[in-house]
Amino acid sequence: MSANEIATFGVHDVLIVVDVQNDFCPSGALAVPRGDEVVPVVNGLAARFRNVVLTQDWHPRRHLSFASSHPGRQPFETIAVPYGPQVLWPDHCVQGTPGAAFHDALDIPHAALVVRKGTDRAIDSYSALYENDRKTPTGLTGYLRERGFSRLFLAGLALDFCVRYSAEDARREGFTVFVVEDGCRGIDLGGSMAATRQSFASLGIPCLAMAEFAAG
Ligand code: VGL
Ligand code: ZN
Repeated sequence: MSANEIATFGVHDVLIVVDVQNDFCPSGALAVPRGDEVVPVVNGLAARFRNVVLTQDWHPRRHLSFASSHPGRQPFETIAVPYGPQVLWPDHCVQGTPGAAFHDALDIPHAALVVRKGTDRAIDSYSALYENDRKTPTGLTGYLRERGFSRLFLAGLALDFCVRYSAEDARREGFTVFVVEDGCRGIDLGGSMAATRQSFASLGIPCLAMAEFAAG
């Protein structure tokens, strides 16, 4: 697909801005290196879309993904939970806390939907479409279908977790998916960035710089 074909965003296109929240930015509880740098990119991109969805990581206290919920465990270890392996994280994006709020400079007033995820204490949710058990839907797929969207553009944090899982699920659901690479930053845990790039390549998910989406 050439840049020209994707230059103009229309009624069937939606931008999904993933987890641009204080806890994923420098000085946050689960800081993604240079995570705040996505904010101006995402703001500029969002201004060119009539349809924008925001996602918000939104955990109850003592969430299963928090290392603090598992005595003797440390952040960034992986443990087995009923639905499979789960990375343990520092406590982050606790419902209603300043860390769970969107970055102050995020400026997308026309976003029509905020999807909160990870709200079940017993299941983490990286993807905006399905929780980490890979079968509990968030409802976003139905919204996207009912609104008639066919092309999804993803940006935000973290590239190798929530952006990755969202992109993969959306592709499997049959949407055309693009990841806006410079609108993302990654955590890079145990080779997760390389694995993400491989997965995008094998699933047919182009990962492009914003400049490649010529101003339309
Ligand atoms: C995320 C780890 C834990 C993300 C959320 O937004 O990528 N990563 N919770
Ligand atoms: Zn989380």
